[in-house]
Amino acid sequence: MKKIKLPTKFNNNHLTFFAIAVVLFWIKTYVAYQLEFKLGIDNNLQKFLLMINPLSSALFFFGISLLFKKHTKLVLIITDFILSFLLYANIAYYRFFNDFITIPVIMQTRTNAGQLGDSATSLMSGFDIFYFADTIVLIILALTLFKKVTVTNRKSFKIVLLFAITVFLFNLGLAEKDRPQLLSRSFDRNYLVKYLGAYNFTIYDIIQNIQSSSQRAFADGSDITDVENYRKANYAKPNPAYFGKAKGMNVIYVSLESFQNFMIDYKMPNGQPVTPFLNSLAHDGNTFYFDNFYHQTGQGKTSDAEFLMENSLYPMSQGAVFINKAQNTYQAAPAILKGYGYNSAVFHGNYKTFWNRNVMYKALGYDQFFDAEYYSMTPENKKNYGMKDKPYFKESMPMLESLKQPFYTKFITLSNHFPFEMDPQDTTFPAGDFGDTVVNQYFQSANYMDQALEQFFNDLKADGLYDKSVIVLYGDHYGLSENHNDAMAKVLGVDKITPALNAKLQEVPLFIHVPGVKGGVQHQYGGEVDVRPTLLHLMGIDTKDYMEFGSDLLSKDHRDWVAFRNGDYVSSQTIQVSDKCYNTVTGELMPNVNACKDISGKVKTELQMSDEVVYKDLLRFYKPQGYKAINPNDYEYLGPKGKKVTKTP
Ligand code: GP9
Ligand code: MN
Repeated sequence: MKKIKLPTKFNNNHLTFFAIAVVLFWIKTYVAYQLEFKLGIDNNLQKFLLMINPLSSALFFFGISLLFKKHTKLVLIITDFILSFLLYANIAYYRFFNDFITIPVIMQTRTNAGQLGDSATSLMSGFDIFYFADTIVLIILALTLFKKVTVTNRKSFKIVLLFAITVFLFNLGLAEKDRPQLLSRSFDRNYLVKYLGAYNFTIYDIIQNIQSSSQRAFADGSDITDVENYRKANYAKPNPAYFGKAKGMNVIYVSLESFQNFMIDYKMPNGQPVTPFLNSLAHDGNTFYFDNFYHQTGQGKTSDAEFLMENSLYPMSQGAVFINKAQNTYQAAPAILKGYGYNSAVFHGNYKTFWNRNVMYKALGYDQFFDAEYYSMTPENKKNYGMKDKPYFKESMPMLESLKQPFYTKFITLSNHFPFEMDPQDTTFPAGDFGDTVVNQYFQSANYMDQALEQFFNDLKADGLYDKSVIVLYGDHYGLSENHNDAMAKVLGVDKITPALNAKLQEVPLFIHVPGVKGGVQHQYGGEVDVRPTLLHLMGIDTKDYMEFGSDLLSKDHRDWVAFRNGDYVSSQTIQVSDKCYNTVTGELMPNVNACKDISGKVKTELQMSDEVVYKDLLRFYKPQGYKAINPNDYEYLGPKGKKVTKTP
């Protein structure tokens, strides 16, 4: 047979071999993205990013081979194989779990491999050889056409690396434009893969894990002593008037997305109230309504609020604890209540990887997680991050009713989420007229959420659960950031949003309804960290042995200050914002510069103590009396289809 002869310029150049490898790998990865993963591409920019993101990885990783003068091709082929293997491992894992592999997952192969093992073969198909086709082609080329090629100079490595970095920065820049704080907040693995690619995601994951485990590695059992002493000194004992009043009842938490307290009783210029249902709860006398209650979340937003409410610990000052510290030991409310015969579940109309919930909920001890896969995510039912509140609550009812009682459940609403845009058919409520689209729309989406809540309450009343359940509703965090303060000044009818007023705007409502217990409006100052002891005391569970930082809102010993995650605080007398001290009532600067010093010191200590626990994973050294530890590996959320393997969507 006649040998094919290429022009010498072509096959003498090691960069040609390199370019072929990059292009083949690029195409393959893109095909995998299209066929194997449901990444939820929403716009053209995301389409473009998905297309270019494998390029920077290929250039960078393959570029390393150019450092090896002698074995360039071999190193390149090995690199190609390793990356292909990583991609394929993700594909197989995704087919089963609808999620990407992370370092902790690899560490826990015992559990996961067990589940994957049964069906490993059914997850594969003959077509899958395609994911290694480029490696095979490269081997053939290296042995034939490019047999004689070697690297002639080192300059090519530098050029390729420079090119790889440029492409990566371009990619990252566009990704940040579409999704600000992508890396620092890192909401969702799906998002990271969509924006930065499967390979870069793995690198990101490795860095995160190294950071996290090094803090943990240097801690030991003695580190908990100071925290324990602090905790004992700050314990607020239960109020006998309320202790145990909700004993044995079901618990239903509802997270009210982005819902701020100023909306309660707020009337539009035409006199129309925005949230008539929540207003009625605030005034019905049978519900506790806390009107000086604050969110304490950081970058983890909704997930930080969940963390605060169920652990009575503070979230992290940067990043989301749900993502960075999901491997820690926790003694969360669902796990505590398990010891009292409770069964727990979360209902949320978004996919389970968002905020790493599917991993974190195991650490919190949630038995079940009804995520987007359980709901009809049709175009009419969906907006923004997921299910609209009305169909979400409707479809949740049969699932809730199917739970064994007593249950501890959490509902996370979504419709009232930034940018608060509604589909026209979902609202007749007039938008605001405050010169800011986001603010104007906020009234419409809040009104929609209010209607959805009323519908939910009616359904709970109709099926009898209302009389057997403690219902806790809370705003998770602010909805309108400081960027909207010009319009907010108009909304509130003031000249300007002062720093003190801005701090007051971090108020979110908290409602607790306990069947048979008189409630009423409560003015004590409190935050999300305080809810767990309040609830557990109502349920007749004394929290003195639990490592928590909140103080029971109904206790006579309840303190009157609330720490913000950034170290600022509010109290009934003073407010501290960025080292300045204001009078809570007048909003004016305090004449005495030291007026905030005392509480400020307490806030600092408390945040430090909580950070010790979270950053060093100290609860692994602590056992509350009578508490039976849970093992996150005992939990798995496999979706409505259970173990049945779903192949390519
Ligand atoms: C998404 C929902 C909203 O699942 O929790 O997240 P947020 O942006 O408010 O944290
Ligand atoms: Mn939220």
